[in-house]
Amino acid sequence: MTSAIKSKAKVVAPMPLDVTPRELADEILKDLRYRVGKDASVATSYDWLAASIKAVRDRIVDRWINSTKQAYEAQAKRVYYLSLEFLIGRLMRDAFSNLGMMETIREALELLDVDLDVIAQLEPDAALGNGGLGRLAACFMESMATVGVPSHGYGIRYVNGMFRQEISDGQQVELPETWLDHGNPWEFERRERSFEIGFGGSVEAAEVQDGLVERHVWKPSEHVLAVAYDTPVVGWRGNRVNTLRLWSSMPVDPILLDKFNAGDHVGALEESNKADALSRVLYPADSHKAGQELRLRQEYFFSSASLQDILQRHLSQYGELRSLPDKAAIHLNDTHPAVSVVELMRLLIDVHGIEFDEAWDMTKRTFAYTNHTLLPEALESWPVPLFERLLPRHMQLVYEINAQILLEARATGNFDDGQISRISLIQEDGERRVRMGNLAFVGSHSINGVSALHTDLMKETVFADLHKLYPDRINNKTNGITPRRWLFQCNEGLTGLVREAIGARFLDDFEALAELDKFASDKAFVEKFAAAKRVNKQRLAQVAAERLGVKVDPSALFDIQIKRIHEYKRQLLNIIEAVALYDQIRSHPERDWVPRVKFFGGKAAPSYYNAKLIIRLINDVAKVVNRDPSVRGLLKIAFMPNYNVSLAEIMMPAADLSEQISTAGMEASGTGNMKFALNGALTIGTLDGANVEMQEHVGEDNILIFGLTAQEVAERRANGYKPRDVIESSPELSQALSAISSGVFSPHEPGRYRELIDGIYNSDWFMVAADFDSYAATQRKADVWWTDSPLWYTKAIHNVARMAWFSSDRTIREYAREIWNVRV
Ligand code: T68
Repeated sequence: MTSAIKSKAKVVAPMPLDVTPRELADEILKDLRYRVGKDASVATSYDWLAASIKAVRDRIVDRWINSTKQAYEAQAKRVYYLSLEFLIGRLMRDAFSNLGMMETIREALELLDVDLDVIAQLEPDAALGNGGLGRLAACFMESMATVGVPSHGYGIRYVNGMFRQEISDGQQVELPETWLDHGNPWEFERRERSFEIGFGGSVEAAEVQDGLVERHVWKPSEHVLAVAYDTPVVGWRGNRVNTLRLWSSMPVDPILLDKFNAGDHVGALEESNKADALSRVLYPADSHKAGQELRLRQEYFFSSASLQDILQRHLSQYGELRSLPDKAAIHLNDTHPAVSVVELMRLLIDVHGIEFDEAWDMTKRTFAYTNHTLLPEALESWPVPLFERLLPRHMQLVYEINAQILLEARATGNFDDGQISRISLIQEDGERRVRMGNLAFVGSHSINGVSALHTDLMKETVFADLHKLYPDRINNKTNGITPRRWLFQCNEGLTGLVREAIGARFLDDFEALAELDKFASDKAFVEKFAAAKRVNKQRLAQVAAERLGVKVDPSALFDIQIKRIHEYKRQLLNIIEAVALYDQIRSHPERDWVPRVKFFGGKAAPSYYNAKLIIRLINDVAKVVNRDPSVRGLLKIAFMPNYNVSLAEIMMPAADLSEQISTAGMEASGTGNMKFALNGALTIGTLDGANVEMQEHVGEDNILIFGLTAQEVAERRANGYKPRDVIESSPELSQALSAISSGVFSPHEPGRYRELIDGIYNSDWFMVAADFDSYAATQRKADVWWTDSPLWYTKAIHNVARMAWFSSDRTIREYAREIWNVRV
């Protein structure tokens, strides 16, 4: 890199606050008139929202173009983050806040008699993800822009994102989510950036010479178009603006004229409907493979479009492809984009004429893969016949790569037949399937887990054999969260207090948050901290009253479990403990019970029967407990419907106690755990995922750890775990289980929960019974801590101060240095 280019790289200056509220108000009025087409006298709140976003968007666009230019001129290596999910939430506050324009825009709108908070509520969540994996991708995008990594996120522009959840008669009802109904002022359609994506057909061998096939030509039988929609991603202080490019599918021919003219009006639209379906809806199954053909089509659609785009950009800048691994790092967010490995091979070999061996070397140097789960039911694989029918050329390449890998493994002499069959890209027992995890692994130079424990378990379990073959590839990158959204924006009260105490440096250098530690025992600070927490709890109490009609006391202990509903996350353990506590409160009214509100929130996959039943149970228990006068309001249960990013922004700051109670060994990392602690909640949790590292950071005295370790869980399972014996030796647990099982909470259908509870007696895969007594005792320990209020807040402040390491800026710097080879 020349010095001239280097100095140009600094052109993107920190955001100057170059506009007064009056000037901005005038700009908004102008945008309202000329870009929304409305006069102030008739503008709706939606119109004001659109005009405000457009006024600020112009400032973003300037920085966006600068950032793009800068990366180009510096010939910087770019990071491409391929993810089928980006769970972004609302963008307006993010953009305003990162540009330092929050106050200016608020005042500008006040001059126009518009309330920022009112219009902000109207912005729909961009809910293009299920849970942790999608939210991590969103945090990473923001952190890459913040720490200065030139990057593009690639995904699908789903018309219908994560479904909207309503609770009707205690049960989850799924309604379509329609975030694009009022248009999307953040996106830019790029019709000129569209690519053809093929499916099906056959592979022909061309240029046969001396009987040798030199080139394969895939002749797909179907085509769709992928059209790019770009959204700018603003880093902190607007230093960099990166691109989130989402693909939308379109038919190549909107209408088949010959069919139409022949009178087949429905048939004429068939292809068009099929193309539309591709980017229509997000699969709402988290930690579970979706399985259907449409899902594989979605995966290939966005992988192929992204790779064609990446190669085109590289070629137009460098004029050749061999430098691709030096200039592009392509990251696979789980196996959902794993077909990219063979798509890149196809493009390099069939389209660009590169030899197999060289293409394979380039591929491995370009890709890296993150694994997010060890659950066997979530590991993707596709039936060979389906894969072959949809992607015949890719199937050939899978076989070719597999042959090489297996030969390599055999040649070492270190692998027996069982190990070889587990390394294979093709699962041979039963129905033959393509293993996407193995494909992603062999096609990448780096494979990472998302917490220290998860990474260790990856090496010991799912990837044990591949790890033996390639011992240098697996590494750990513990997850993180962006402090901008998860502290500065969602918790203005606490952010202000921290700033008052330690100064503003932590806003730019988050490690400086550690300085707050010395205020943990400062009486005046503790009081202010408690007061700020109370304001957040009042806000949540108000939301609970509005949405549920449940009245809760903000001085009670707010105990919150919000996340996808899954048996391994053990919402069931939580609600059973609530039932036991309910029994205790009624049997011992003389004791000093700590008033507690147990909040729950989360969506169940629509086809996940037990998860939906657990939601119903929570609501059934809530109905009984909340109305029982003998409880005297000491225990309240609130299931908050439609948990999403925006609701999380209200709930995280209001928590006293964060429930992170998965069966040890099953939660890869968790990131909600980090958001809670950063907002001053104590964690009650198992030694699972990132909880382990959180305990190391906050210290054993400031976290409530209980239950079996991952190793103990494995041992109990191996040694013939008998849950019935455990239950019979625990009177509290037995009573709670029989109350639920016999219909105390479902009097009109007493058998409603019998099977669910029988499952605990008979197998209890998730170790609810094994961990119950330890969990209940630890909850009572939490009560004791809570009773000494200053001590509780001291612990909470230690949590806040010691969470700096869990910033996604730290995580991204590790990825940049250790995986992507990008300077930060
Ligand atoms: C989560 N995974 C992990 N998966 O469960 C969580 N799966 O421990 C971790 O913190 C987080 O990833 C980030 O690393 C998921 O969220 C999915 O959402 C998912 C979606 C589709 C298919 C499979």
